[in-house]
Amino acid sequence: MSSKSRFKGCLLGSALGDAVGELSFECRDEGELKAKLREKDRLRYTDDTAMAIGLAESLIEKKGEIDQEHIGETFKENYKEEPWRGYGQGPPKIFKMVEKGKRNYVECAETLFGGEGSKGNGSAMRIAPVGVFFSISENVYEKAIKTAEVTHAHPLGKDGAGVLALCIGRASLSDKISPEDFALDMAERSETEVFGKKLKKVAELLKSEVEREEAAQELGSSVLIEKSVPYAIFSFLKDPKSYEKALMNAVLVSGDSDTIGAMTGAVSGAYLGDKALPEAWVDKLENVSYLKKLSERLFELRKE
Ligand code: R7I
Ligand code: MG
Ligand code: MG
Repeated sequence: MSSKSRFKGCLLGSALGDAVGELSFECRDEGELKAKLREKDRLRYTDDTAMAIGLAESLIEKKGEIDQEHIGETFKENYKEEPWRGYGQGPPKIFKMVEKGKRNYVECAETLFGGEGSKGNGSAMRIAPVGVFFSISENVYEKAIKTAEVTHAHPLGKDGAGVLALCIGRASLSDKISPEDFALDMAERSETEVFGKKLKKVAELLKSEVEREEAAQELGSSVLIEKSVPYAIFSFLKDPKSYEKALMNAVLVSGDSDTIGAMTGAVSGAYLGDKALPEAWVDKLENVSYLKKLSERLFELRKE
């Protein structure tokens, strides 16, 4: 499959995962969700995709460089245009602090949550463009950390973004993966004990073939990063050959469904390419032509 298709699959897959996840809050089961998906004319994404768009825009404007201040400013401008996308409390606080004072984004991010920095899942929910763009570079993990630092200074906030970017990068370069090995490899590559343990647990759960509800209970499915990234990875690895099944794993358990949908959708879309996304859903996705344009620009930029 072409890299171009994987770039598109990743960005659209993440946005669609976000939108489907958001819709799933209103539904009790798969039947209801699919009926809603048929009924709706438009599928709306949330802050997860708005921030992924910001990252893609900044990467494109800066010709593939990670410029933390520029990323922060792009996030801020996009937030001002659409503050209603459902942002977490952290990023808008940082935008205000930067506007009021003389400190930069990274310094402001370090002051959140009693000086520990945020370990919300926001640094990972938006990582799709970084994961595919840097997939062939050796330092996709480090690049992701730099983007995380703009809003998420906590060690887990950074590790979660790094691990998910690695998953996206790896998936976008693979034709066949072995789910348990994939999870164990990610456990090795993570830099915190928390993620190391969680990712080993993902491998165990895959081996014992548990249902998604049990896996979500064990791994967590909340707004905290260490309780969402591992379950998103599990959701992909349980059904690596089907975007739709992976996404259903992600969004049909209770928890932070838009975000776990965005994360799972990014990895699955990067692995399977854009043709694997249900066409009827993609057609209803808001801003889909802009998302396609961004993925094409990123793809062209990487070839330069
Ligand atoms: O991470 P962030 O951008 O939020 C993303 C979430 C996704 O679900 C989006 O879809 C959107 O709904 O919000 O925003 P933050 O405010 O940095 O983190 C999210 C939440 O995680 C915070 O509001 C806190 O409730 C929690 N949190 C923490 N709780 C305790 N200690 C984040 N960091 C901490 C912490 O250090
Ligand atoms: Mg959201
Ligand atoms: Mg969310």
